[in-house]
Amino acid sequence: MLRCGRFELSLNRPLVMGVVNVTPDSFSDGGQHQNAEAAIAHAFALVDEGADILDIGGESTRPGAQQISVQTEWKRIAPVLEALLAAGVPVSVDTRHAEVMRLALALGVDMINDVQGFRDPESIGAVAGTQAALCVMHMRGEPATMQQAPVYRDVVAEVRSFLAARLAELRGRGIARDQLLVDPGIGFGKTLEDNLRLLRETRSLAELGAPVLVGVSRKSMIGQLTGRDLAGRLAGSLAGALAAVARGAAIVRVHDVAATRDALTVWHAVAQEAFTAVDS
Ligand code: HH2
Repeated sequence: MLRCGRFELSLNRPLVMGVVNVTPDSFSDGGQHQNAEAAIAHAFALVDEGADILDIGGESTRPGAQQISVQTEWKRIAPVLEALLAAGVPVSVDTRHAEVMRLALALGVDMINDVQGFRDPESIGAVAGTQAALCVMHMRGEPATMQQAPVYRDVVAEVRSFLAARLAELRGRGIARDQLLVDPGIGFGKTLEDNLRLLRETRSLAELGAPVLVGVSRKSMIGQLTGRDLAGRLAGSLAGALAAVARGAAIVRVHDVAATRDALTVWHAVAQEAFTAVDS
């Protein structure tokens, strides 16, 4: 079970988190949902397609992306969040800024997804004492520079020990075990080989005792493997999601919700007994 704000999510089947970017420059769907109305319509469509969680982002974290002000980020997402609180599924906010976390939690969102893994001490202050689920993601460096020749001695061990340390700190600040999720941060300061190793070893991250969330949807690793541009990455993204879930991922973060839902439904029907995502 994952405590997620107003909701308690059962993890006895893989869950789908639908991505809603309210940004002009996201790598995969930037510009499509710039205005709040379009983003809200898109999010409701994702719920109809079977999204279990909606993840709303106002700042692009793609490789090379530039930072924006907290005011700009909040202005982009606030009207969208307000409307989506009525969507009937948990609302997650993809942000690395403590002030945005505070404002979003005050509004009533159910989850904070921080690509920096709550490394900013202020961000822990913003989320402590709430019922929100917290996704702790690993990222090497900053989005602006993270793809500049990342080098790890042992990527799985390093990501795992980073996540373990973050979990320990958050637990130490009174955050309950059943509020926490971990994410290897596919594509965030990692080479193709790093990403593949992390996916292969998803189960070793699940052993940390928190459900694992994985995002491979439309990412450049899918392009590197298939030679496809963004528009042609659906099949590769589905295979990536299934491979992650088969290795213990509990939640997949995707753009193509209906297709992912179908793929997971069929996979789960076959693999039911083998599905061992952490549930408590
Ligand atoms: N990937 C992206 C953004 N946020 N959060 C988590 N927990 N895991 C991920 O893998 C992840 C994430 C990047 O994808 P996208 O949202 O499509 O692009 P952008 O960052 O440009 O908004």
